[in-house]
Amino acid sequence: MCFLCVVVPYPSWKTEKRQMSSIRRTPKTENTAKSSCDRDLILKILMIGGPGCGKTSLIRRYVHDAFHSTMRATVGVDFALKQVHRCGGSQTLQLWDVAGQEKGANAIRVYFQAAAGAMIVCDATRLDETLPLAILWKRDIDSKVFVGPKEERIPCILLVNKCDVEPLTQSHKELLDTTCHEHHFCGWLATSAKANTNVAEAFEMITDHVLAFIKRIDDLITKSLNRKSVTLNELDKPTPESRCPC
Ligand SMILES: Nc1nc2c(ncn2[C@@H]2O[C@H](COP(=O)(O)OP(=O)(O)OP(=O)(O)O)[C@@H](O)[C@H]2O)c(=O)[nH]1
Ligand SMILES: [Mg+2]
Repeated sequence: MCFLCVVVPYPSWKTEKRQMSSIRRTPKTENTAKSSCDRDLILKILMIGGPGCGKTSLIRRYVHDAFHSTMRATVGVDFALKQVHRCGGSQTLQLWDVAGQEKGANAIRVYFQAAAGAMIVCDATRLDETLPLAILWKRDIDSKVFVGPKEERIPCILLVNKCDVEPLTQSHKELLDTTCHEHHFCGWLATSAKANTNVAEAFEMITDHVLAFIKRIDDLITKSLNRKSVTLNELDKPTPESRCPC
């Protein structure tokens, strides 16, 4: 049963924190016995990172299999949808392409609201400048989006785009491993929207992490609700004193 879909009013969730309410079932999946893998889900995925790193280009490559060498900077946020089939089920990725310039804007909270996962992009040709920006985006998301009774961070992966121009050195790879470990990214991938390198793999990677995450949160909430119902059942049992004397 997907409790994430019904927005359980957990008392421990602080009011300013966000719940993952956009992980919605489509109507034909009312069968609550299904696991998070084998039902239809709409997953809101954020594409964020510094300006000009190739966020829009990665989405275009994935959704339309196209690449343009001249692109206008995104203003605010753009949207794209992509149907995928992972883990024996079908999912609709709702991709939120947030302009790099939006970092620190007031609307950021609205963009982050109900996100299930994020892809944070930096630029292999400007790693010194764009990796610190990716870390700032990660910190921002971790401070604003929490899910489940234990207020867990949503899964985020780090993409190092434009690897067709600048292949990564061994020391870059070590730096990326350390960054993922220290800042709780699920992992990193070198991508190229231009050469179509690791683009589908990146979207599959975030989808798989999100599906595993939903399952973990579902299990946690189910366990927690089961515990509560056991307690209630026990309260319902008549104690010897409360039995009718006649
Ligand atoms: N060589 C190369 N160029 C790329 C790649 N991806 C994007 N670009 C180019 O980089 C520039 C910026 O790409 P965008 O996709 O607009 O970058 P963005 O991250 O969406 O930028 P903002 O919307 O400003 O945040 C464009 O000129 C793209 O053609 C890539 O993989 N390789
Ligand atoms: Mg863009």
